[in-house]
Amino acid sequence: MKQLNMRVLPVMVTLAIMLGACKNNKRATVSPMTPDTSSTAPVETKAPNSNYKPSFAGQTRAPGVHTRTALLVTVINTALDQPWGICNLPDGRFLISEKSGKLVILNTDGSLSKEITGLPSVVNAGQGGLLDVNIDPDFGISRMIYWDYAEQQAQGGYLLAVAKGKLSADETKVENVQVIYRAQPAYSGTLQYGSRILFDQQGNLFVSTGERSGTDIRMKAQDLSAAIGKILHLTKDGNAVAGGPFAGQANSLPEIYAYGLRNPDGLAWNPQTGELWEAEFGPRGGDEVNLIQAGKNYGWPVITYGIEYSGAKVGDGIQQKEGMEQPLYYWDPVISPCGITFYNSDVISEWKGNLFLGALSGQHICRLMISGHKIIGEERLLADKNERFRALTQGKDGALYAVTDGGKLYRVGKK
Ligand SMILES: [Ca+2]
Repeated sequence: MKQLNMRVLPVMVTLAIMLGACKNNKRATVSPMTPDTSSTAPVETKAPNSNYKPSFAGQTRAPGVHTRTALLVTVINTALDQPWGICNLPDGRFLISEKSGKLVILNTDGSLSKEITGLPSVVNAGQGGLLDVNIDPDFGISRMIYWDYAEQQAQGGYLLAVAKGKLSADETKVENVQVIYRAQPAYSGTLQYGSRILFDQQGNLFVSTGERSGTDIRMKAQDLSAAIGKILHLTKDGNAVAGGPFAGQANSLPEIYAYGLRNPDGLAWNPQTGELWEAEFGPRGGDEVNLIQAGKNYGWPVITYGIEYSGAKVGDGIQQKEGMEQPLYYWDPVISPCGITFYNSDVISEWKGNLFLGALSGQHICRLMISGHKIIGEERLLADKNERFRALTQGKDGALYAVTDGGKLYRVGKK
């Protein structure tokens, strides 16, 4: 109970920060609510790891931009244990997964529920554990939740499993748990499982899977008979959604929607266009943002803007190939983009339509301004916090909420 008391103790540390303070005199006459499209130097100042050239102007190191709305940054809670996923509940609370295998609810007063029990055990090792969590679009009626995690296999190795269950009326446990999908093949390593779970408007799931990192397995990102390094399109029962781009094709899993991904931990709908956007960790250099479209090949490990951590080139060291998609944007050196979300509120109007990414090694929240499929501005928020930002969501109050590996939940709202 001692541990419980510590966890329900809300820690409210309010840090009023003028992140929007005008640092550039030439923009001083611009209305505070006017989107800042003025060009400044890119936010990245470090040398890239490679001398690779982008495929088009603006594919990397977009002009730096600054939010001019005065922001209020608040630490809502500091007692999370390696939070991994965060999703909105219909009443304004948040459902949060913790890597060790726990699910908790964060209440509107900042306190945490006690652990929700009933989840299968997870392999909390390396980059595996309990990963993302999301609720059924009809959660208000069904109370169904979905999550994914690293699962030990009896025959050896680990894989990403997707499960569902019903949150009990008293919110103390998940009932009738079913594992609906296992991303084969299993592998002995514990790195790069992905993953995010996102529902489409028909109530089906998009699940991103990582390619499991090893040089002896990552080519399976290009193998349509393997479920790793993919975007999968699944029904709520874990079956392939009918009519997939590889349905009926020999030696292909019908649930594969897109392929050639490395470690996609970011998946979000662009609310203005209905497009599916993804972010993934690249090798040393080469973190990517992609526009995900049915049947497309995103290139890993054949093309990439990064190099091996050893310094060697990846594969043939090429960045473009016929039949393989270019990222909309990439980073070299990496920022390690994890969870992503589009901002779609009028509260901070200059953010509307922008993509926000939690950066792990970059230790900031990345804001990307977008025009169509072009990234036209980049900003680093909360870069003074020294936190690895794991996942983020837009709350119903129009603020951004972000969880960190250090166990904090930040609220970034309008002052
Ligand atoms: Ca790629």
